Amino acid sequence: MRTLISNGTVITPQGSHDLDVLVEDEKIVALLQPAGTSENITADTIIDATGKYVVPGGIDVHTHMELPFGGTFASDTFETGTRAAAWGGTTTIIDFAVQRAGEEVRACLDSWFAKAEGNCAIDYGFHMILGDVTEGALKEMDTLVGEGITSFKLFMAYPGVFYSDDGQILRAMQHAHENGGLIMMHAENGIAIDVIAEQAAARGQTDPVYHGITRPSRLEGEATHRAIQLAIVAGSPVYFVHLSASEALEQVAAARNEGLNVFAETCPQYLYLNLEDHLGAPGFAGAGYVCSPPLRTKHQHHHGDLWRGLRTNDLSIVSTDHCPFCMKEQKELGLEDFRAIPNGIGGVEHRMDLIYQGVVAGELSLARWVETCSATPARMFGLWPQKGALLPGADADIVVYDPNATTPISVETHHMNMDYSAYEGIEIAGAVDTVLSRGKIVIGKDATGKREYLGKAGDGHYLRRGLSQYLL
Ligand code: DUC
Ligand code: ZN
Ligand code: ZN
Repeated sequence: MRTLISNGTVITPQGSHDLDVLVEDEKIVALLQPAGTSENITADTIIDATGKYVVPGGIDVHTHMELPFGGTFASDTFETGTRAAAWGGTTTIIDFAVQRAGEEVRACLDSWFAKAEGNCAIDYGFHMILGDVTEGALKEMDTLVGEGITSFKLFMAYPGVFYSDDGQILRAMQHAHENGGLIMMHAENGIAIDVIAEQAAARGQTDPVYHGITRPSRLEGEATHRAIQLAIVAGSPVYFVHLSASEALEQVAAARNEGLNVFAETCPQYLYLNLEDHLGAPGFAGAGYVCSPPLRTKHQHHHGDLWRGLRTNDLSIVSTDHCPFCMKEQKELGLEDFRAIPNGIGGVEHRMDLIYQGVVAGELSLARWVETCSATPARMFGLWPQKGALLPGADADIVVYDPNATTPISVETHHMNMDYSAYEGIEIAGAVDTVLSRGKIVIGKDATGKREYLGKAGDGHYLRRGLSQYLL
């Protein structure tokens, strides 16, 4: 089965080139000069990409399908969430399996495999959240690295739920130093935050906006600094998830300037949404924007600093931290007290579009768009060059992106299992046109030219990952 994507502009971190892409079964087999060579090629399917970009399928390295949190579950299953991802041009996710206090790592991981298997529309891998860093968990971590689970998230926030103290963090980092794994850090000083949140609630400050006010950006900066010092002492790399604040970025940039293996991702919500307009929306609407770290104030320079970080590579990756909850019955658990609002925003469908909008706005180059959303995620998490590459031999995960179409974002049109959209009303100056996942067209066009989903649950395969390629 051969598919030829013809007359498009191929975008890679190396730049833009007019090339045709030839796919055979699940793999890319050749990149061809458009005039001449490909005229002699026979293909079962020809996708005309004239006037369009051809980019490697998106890789979202931070999702939480079906996450149990705050007395409920993230509202996207592996089936609904990965289908929505495909609609948005993401062809791989790395989700977080979760171990909590008192639980066995292996049993927890097995239950995540069971949730995902046979249900995913696109390929998927796992990181492991270590919510209880015991001797047993550390031994299991060494084993998992050999089994393709090569990255481990620790929390400096959520005391009593996921929290690790500095000793536990240091031990995990020492193991990572030995076994080659990558420690992913949720850097917020959760002990201090819980004090401030309790004091606010006692004063009757219970609206959603207090979720943000009680989690100051300085406490993300402090935790980021502390984690970097612990990583230096342990001799391990560290990767900061969902970096939201200028203070944290400053710490990462300083460490990188010293040549340390310190990396970070940010997410679209921290580039586009803010504390006053979104988290502080009238009534209970702000609950839809409760996530941790919180949206930051528009009166400082967080947004501009984060876009700059993406340009300079102090921020290497854009993920979503996709963790959707419906307003009804889920976010509503916190109607009386912001501390009971389940934390999370859904966005797995919109990442490629929202970061492309940064290209349109002059914040990023096309090359940086694919680098931060696809190529670097693959390299960072041991999937390159199978994923994230438009090269012969790579999986044919390919997005044809139309810069002349538009994408309105709305709860009326999105495919995520959410009863609101955090990005309601934003119109993207571009659109995902066609999506191939391992050579199969999963988003195509019907006879009228309307986009349609052509995949099915179970198309997605589990990905056993290697070590991060930035550490070798
Ligand atoms: N942050 C969220 O917003 N949700 C889930 C976990 C996290 O760290
Ligand atoms: Zn987190
Ligand atoms: Zn997360």
